[in-house]
Amino acid sequence: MPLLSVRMRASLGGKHVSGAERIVSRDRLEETVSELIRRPREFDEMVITVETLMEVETLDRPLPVRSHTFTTVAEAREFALGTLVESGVPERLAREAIRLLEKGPSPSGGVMRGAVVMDVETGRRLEPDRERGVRTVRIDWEDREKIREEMVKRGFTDRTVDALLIATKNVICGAVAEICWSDDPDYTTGYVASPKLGYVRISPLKERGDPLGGRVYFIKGGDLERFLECVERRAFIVRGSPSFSS
Ligand code: PML
Repeated sequence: MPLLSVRMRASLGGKHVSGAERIVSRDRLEETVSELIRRPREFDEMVITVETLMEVETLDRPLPVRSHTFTTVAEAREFALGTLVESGVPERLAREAIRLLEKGPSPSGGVMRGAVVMDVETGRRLEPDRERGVRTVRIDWEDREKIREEMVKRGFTDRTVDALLIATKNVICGAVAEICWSDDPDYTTGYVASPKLGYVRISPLKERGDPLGGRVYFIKGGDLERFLECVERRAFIVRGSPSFSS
């Protein structure tokens, strides 16, 4: 039976407030749509997209997960910087990425819905549309409920469950590294991910109450077309659970 990509995005007053994607078989369409439409607390517009996926690739495991907690944002950001550098990002560009997330990466200084894509050699921004950014979609867990239960039991959140998928897909698609923290003012944990170090969860990457955040993907400039085609078009299902260490 072909799999479906089911996506929901909701906005309020023209501002994006919620988005989620599931990859499911046809017989789970109704329950999936019912789950997704209950997610946004408030909205004035919601779009549900259902699309048949012609080809879905399977991954045995997501990136391994490590967690690091610090007492101050400054210490956590210094650690994130070191993690990016260890992953192969020049220090100047790692600092630039942190600065971008701190001030809001959109041209108007606010948050972007998608990610900044930065050339890891030159620091040039490569995303075709700077307001929209690049969005990593079409990846889900084969058994989301089981993985979610395992991760929540270990103290992780729904955001980790989704962010780990995005980071895993970016690495599969050729990213050298990624840094992310949320634009949710109440969510201060973020991460650096790379093929070398896995998913490195870092807390707190910003102060509570700060509404800015986003994602920066580092790639080799020559890989842009292939990277975009992969993160936006190829579909993946992840079978197994992550490994955890601290
Ligand atoms: C984590 O808890 O592992 C970090 C998740 C970051 C989520 C970013 C977002 O969804 O905005």
